[in-house]
Amino acid sequence: MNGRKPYRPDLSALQPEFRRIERRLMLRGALSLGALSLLGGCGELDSDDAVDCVLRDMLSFNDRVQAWLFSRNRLARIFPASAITKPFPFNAYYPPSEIRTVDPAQWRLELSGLIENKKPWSLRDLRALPQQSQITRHICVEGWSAIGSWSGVPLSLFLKRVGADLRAKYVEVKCFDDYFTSIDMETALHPQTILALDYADETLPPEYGAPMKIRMPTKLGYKNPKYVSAIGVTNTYPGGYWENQGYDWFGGS
Ligand SMILES: Nc1nc2c(c(=O)[nH]1)N[C@H]1C(S)=C(S)[C@@H](COP(=O)(O)O)O[C@H]1N2
Ligand SMILES: [Mo]
Repeated sequence: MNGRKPYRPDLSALQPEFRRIERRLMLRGALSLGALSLLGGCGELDSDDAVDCVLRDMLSFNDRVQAWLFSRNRLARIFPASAITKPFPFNAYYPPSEIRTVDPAQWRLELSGLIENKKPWSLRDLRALPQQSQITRHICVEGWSAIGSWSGVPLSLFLKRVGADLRAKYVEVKCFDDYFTSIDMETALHPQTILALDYADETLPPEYGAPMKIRMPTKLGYKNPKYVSAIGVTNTYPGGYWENQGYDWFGGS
C-alpha cells in the first residue's frame, strides 16, 4: 500500500469560523445556526459535537443541492482529439505495481438488486451492444485533470436492457480491486455515462481499469470506477471507498 492519507474534511479547523458566523447571525436577528442545529436534530450548539453535527449536515445539504442542479440533459464538454493528454495518468489507492488483472474470457459483470434479468454479462455480450465514444476531461481531487478518449455501452441503454428499476435511487458499483462507489440514478442515466471497454480506440489497458470501467465525465475521478465486477440497483445508500472517508458522495465535476 502507498502512504497516501485518506482525505477527511478537518471540521475542527472550521469551528472558530463557525462560532463567528453564529454570533453574527444572532446579532442580525436571523435564524441562528443554533436553531438550525436543533431543526437538523443535532442537539443544542453547546458542544463541539453539535457543531460537528451541523457541519456534517451542511455537507449532506451540499450533496442534495448538487443533485438538484444536475440535469440529465446538460452535457459535459467534448474535446477534439488534439487535446488528449499523453500519456494519460494512472491513479488508484495503490501504486501501479499492484494493478490487478483478470482473464478477459473469464470476466463477468454480475448484477444484483432491483434488476429483472440478473444474468451475468461477458465482454462479448457487452461488445454486441451499441457503443458510444467520447473525448472528455477527467478531474481528480488530488489536483490534476486530463483529457482522454473512451468508448463503450451507454449505461442507460444497459440498465433498460436488463430491466433495472429506473426509479430506484442508487446504482452501486463493485470492483475486483476491492474499490467501490455508488451514483445517483440520474447520473446513471446521463447520456455520457458509459461502460467503457476501450481507451484511445484500443481495448482498455490494465492501468485504466481493464476490462471495464464506468466513465462519467459529469463526476470527479473517484466516482469513475475501474476494474468493475458488479453493478447493483438499490434504494439503500451504498457509500463508496473514498466517500466513506469524507469525500462528498455526489462528487459532481
Ligand atoms: N477500481 C478502482 N477504481 C478507481 C480507483 C481505484 O483505486 N480503484 N481510483 C479512482 C480515482 S481517485 C481516480 S482519479 C481514477 C483514476 O483513473 P485513471 O487511472 O484512468 O486515471 O480512478 C478512480 N477509480
Ligand atoms: Mo482521483
